Amino acid sequence: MIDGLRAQDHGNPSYDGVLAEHHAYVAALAAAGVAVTRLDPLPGFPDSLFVEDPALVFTEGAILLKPGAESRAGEAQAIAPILRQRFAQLLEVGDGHVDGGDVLTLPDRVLIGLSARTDRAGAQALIACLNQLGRRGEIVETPADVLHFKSDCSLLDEATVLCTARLAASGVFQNLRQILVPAGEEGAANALRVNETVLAGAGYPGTIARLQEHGFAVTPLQTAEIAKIDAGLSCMSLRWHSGGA
Ligand code: CIR
Repeated sequence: MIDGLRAQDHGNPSYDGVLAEHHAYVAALAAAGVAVTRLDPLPGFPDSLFVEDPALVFTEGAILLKPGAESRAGEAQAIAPILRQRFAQLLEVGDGHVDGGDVLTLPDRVLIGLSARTDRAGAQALIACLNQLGRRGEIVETPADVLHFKSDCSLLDEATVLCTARLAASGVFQNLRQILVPAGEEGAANALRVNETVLAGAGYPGTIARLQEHGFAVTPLQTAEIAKIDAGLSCMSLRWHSGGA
């Protein structure tokens, strides 16, 4: 992980620091009622703790994606056997590139942000897979110089998104209630609603206050070390309802 990709070098993250942040993240998911499976590390893939990027999961099936960074391309095949054990259907994006970080699942459609990691061919191939699962996909734009579409937004409930002002300005969320992160707290937009709580970066007090004002319970988590390799809170897990109990 210390060799993970980053847009700007602010120094390597501390291994122990990331480990502590990851442990707290897993503990927060468990406390929120999630049954967590922790996967083994993949030597040779320093960004592979960001399991959200090589796959997209739903109760009804999973889709193997095609990570847009060359050093991450092999992560999809590495996670495939794990998904095959857990999902009745495993579809695969054939063309182009698409990272899970660019994919936001809304109740009625799935938004796919074009970015440096996700191209139109990949987005269209993903839409074909989504259609097979009975879902609708829509291609949208990620703001310039933003790693992933979801770096700038998260779904808080069926009708509410947390997002940056620059993403809101694109009009993509005009049919939803939008809560904006304060200027200077853009990194807080990648939060994670899990059951009754919202996991949010502890370093963003303005965003936490705003979420609480809107009635959301917040679990603050440290993200300073993983942020050095451009990560937030959604990217370290794949989450789905088992469809059973
Ligand atoms: C990368 O550049 O791919 C990683 N260092 C960070 C990936 C973060 N993933 C995400 O936001 N979905």
